[in-house]
Amino acid sequence: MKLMDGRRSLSPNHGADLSTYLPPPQLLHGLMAARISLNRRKIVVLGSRSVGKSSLIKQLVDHRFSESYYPTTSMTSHKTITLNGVEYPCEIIDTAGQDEYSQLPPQYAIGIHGYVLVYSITSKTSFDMVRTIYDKILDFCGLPPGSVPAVIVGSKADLVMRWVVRGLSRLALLVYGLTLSCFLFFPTLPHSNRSRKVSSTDGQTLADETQCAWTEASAMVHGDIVKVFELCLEEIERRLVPPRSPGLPPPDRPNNCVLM
Ligand SMILES: Nc1nc2c(ncn2[C@@H]2O[C@H](COP(=O)(O)OP(=O)(O)OP(=O)(O)O)[C@@H](O)[C@H]2O)c(=O)[nH]1
Ligand SMILES: [Mg+2]
Repeated sequence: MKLMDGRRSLSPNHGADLSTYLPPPQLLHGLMAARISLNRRKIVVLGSRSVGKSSLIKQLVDHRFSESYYPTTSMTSHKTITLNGVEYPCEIIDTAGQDEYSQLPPQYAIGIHGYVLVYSITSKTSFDMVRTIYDKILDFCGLPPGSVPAVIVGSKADLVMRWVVRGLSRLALLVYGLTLSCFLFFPTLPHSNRSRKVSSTDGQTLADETQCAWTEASAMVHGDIVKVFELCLEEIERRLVPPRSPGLPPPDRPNNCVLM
């Protein structure tokens, strides 16, 4: 239809014209579903017994922490994590902690995108176990070192902080000559709370050797736990889409190693 000033108005059937350019809603829905399923990530949390695997998943999903300990057999949780503006619907598999991994169960290797390998900063044995598990994954998948998308987590970081804070309180009281009341009001802490058995340097060194990400975290702090899973997603994405230097041709094959 022509207006008085010569401009064209929208024709009455303009909506119908547009629809020829837009994909039908079913297709749009299908495309969105395909995109979401493309972003799906399956993450396994592994580590020794009682290092805090379930606690960190509970904090991520339910924003809760519990002092109680219920050993896990196996459990799957779902949580959508946003990284760099992209939503990743994640399936997170909690596993039974083991003090010996003779063989990695196949379900923890096949179809898995990434790993959260947990040790407690208060247990050297659990730290050594991370290396063992990492080697088992390489073994099972037949991958070269450095190719497993994983984040190594030193859990129970709050225990050390608690000890430091209490230690400082004690010192202050000592300075004021109140040693006696100090011991009365701050009873001796359990042994595990006192001692960091794995230093940050040890954690970082292992991460460098295995080319994994590394962090320390407390399952009491939601932000810490979100960071753990963001790091894991970063490791996964880094290997699915390796960074390209400007001017270089794209790699022949992405370095993604998901056994299906
Ligand atoms: N202070 C403190 N305690 C924690 C933390 N994470 C876990 N715990 C405690 O450690 C104990 C074991 O935690 P879980 O999360 O059940 O450990 P797990 O690794 O899932 O244990 P399994 O299922 O047996 O392998 C519980 O009593 C928790 O409350 C933490 O970050 N800080
Ligand atoms: Mg558990």
